[in-house]
Amino acid sequence: MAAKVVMKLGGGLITDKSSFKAPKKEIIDSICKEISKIISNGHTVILIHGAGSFGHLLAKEWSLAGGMNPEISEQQREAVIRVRSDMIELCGYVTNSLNLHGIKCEVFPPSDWAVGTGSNFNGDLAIFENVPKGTVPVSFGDVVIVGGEAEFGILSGDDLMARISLELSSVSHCVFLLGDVDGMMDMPPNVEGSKLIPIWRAGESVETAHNSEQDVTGGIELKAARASQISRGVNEVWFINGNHPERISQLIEEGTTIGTKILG
Ligand code: IP8
Repeated sequence: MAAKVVMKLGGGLITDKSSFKAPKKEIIDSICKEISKIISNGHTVILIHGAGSFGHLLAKEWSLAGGMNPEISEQQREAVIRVRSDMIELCGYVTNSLNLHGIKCEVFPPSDWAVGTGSNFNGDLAIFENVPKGTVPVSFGDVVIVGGEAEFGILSGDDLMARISLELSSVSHCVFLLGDVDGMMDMPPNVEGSKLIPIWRAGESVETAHNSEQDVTGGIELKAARASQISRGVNEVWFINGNHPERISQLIEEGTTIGTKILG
């Protein structure tokens, strides 16, 4: 059966989070190659990516997640413009690689169509459905307009994942590709003896110690919260190591792989 896969490339997977605007081009390439394989096998892919060092560093420096601060509003507004353009640049690395692998895509920057932050943001999600067959719609975490005095805020790619996975018709798989681990771990991944949790249920504790210091959105906790929300409407919700993109095909074709399956 043809799968409809909503996939997020984590910012820590496709960029070096500690170093300003450092894309990991080889990883991006290997994932795009895998996506082209998935598409040529007749499946549909909707692609979201995180910000990594193209978004979080400046967003943190200028406290963009908290909205407009009258004392530094001029610098913040400049930072908003820069982060938006940096995100388009990062997205360009992804779409160029998709194109090189023969995949057409259409980019929908949230600053063009979404208002508000968190999973209750407003925006017409039909744009992700109304692309020609074989074309991959692409979007990403971004700085968006918010109502009231805050003026702007950060919409995480994890929130896009939740709304897109639950509101588009018949999504079969929702896959979060992580940068440094095989899935959810029982202890920080750098601690000896830490083990992969193959099935994680909402309410179980989340190992948070490997949250990046640079993250202005919620790191693994936000991902876990969104993933369990999604698993109420989508059967196959997974955290998979993006350094092994072949695991995505294995999941689609064989029904399981190395990773964490999230249950609601
Ligand atoms: O990396 C954050 O998106 P995320 C977006 O998906 C920005 O949480 C601009 C920091």
